[in-house]
Amino acid sequence: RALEIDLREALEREEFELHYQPIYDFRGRRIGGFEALVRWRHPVRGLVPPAEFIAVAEEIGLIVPLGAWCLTTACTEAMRWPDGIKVAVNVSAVQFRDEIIVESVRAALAKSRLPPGRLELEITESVLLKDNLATLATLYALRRLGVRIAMDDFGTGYSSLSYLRSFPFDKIKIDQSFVRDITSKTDSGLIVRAVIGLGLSLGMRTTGEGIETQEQFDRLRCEGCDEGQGYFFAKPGPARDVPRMIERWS
Ligand code: G
Ligand code: G
Ligand code: MN
Ligand code: NA
Repeated sequence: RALEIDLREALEREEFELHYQPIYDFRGRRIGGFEALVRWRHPVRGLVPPAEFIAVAEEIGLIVPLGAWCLTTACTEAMRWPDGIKVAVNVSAVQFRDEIIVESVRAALAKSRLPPGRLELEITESVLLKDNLATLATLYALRRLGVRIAMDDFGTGYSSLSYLRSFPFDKIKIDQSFVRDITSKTDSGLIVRAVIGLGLSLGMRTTGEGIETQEQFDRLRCEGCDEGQGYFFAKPGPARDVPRMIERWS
C-alpha cells in the first residue's frame, strides 16, 4: 500500500522517466526507431521497473495521466532525434476506455509537433479482449490521426489470429519467448517463420523481440523479419544515450 500512496504523488513530483531501447531495421541496417519504456525513480526504492507499478497505476486510475505524460514526453524527446527515427509507446487497455487515448495522442502530437507517422502505439491483445466495436472504432480513430499501431507480445494471448483479422495492424512484434528458443528448438523456429509469413501476407511488418545473440540476429534476418530488438543491440537506456545507440549501429 505504501507504494500505492507514493505512486499517486509520483507524477506531480516528476519522478517518472522514459528509457529507450533501439529497434534495428534489418534491411536498412540501421536503427529505425526506439521503444519508450517507463521507469519510476523512487526517492528511496531507486529505479522501479514498470512490472512493479503499471498494474497498480491501472487500478488507481493513474494510468490515464501517466500514459498521457509518457506520450507527450516520448514525442517531445523524439523530436530531437535524427529525422525519420520513430518512437514506439506502450499503451494499456485501460487507456482505451472512453476513447481517452485518442485525446491523449492528439494532445501529445500537437504539443510536441512530432509528425504523426513517427509515432507508433504498441498494444497488447488485452486491449482487444472484448473485441467490441468501440475498441475498433478507437483504433480507427487513432489510425486517422496518422499514427502507426503495433500488436505487442504476439503469440502470448489466447487467440491472436482473430485479432489480426479484426484490425489491420501496421506491425506484429513477435514475443521474445519465441525468439529465445529460435535456434535451439525446432518448433519455435517454425512458429517464428510462420508469423513472419503471416505478416508478409497481411502486409504487416514484423519485429523479433528479445534478440540476445548473433545467432538469433542472423536467423531472424534470414527468415525475412523486418526489424529486431533486444539486449544484443542495447538494453533500454536514458534519452541521453540515444545518439550513442544510433551511432553504434550505423
Ligand atoms: O521495461 P521492461 O523493461 O521492464 O518493461 C516491462 C513491461 O512494462 C513492458 O512489456 C511494457 O508492456 C510495460 N511498459 C513499459 N513502459 C510502459 C508504458 O509507458 N505504459 C504501459 N502501459 N506499459 C509500459
Ligand atoms: O513492451 P514489451 O513487453 O515488449 O517490453 C519489452 C520488455 O522486454 C522490457 O521489459 C525490456 O526491458 C525487455 N527486453 C528487451 N530486450 C530484451 C532481451 O534481449 N532480453 C530480455 N530478457 N528482455 C528484454
Ligand atoms: Mn512493447
Ligand atoms: Na513485447
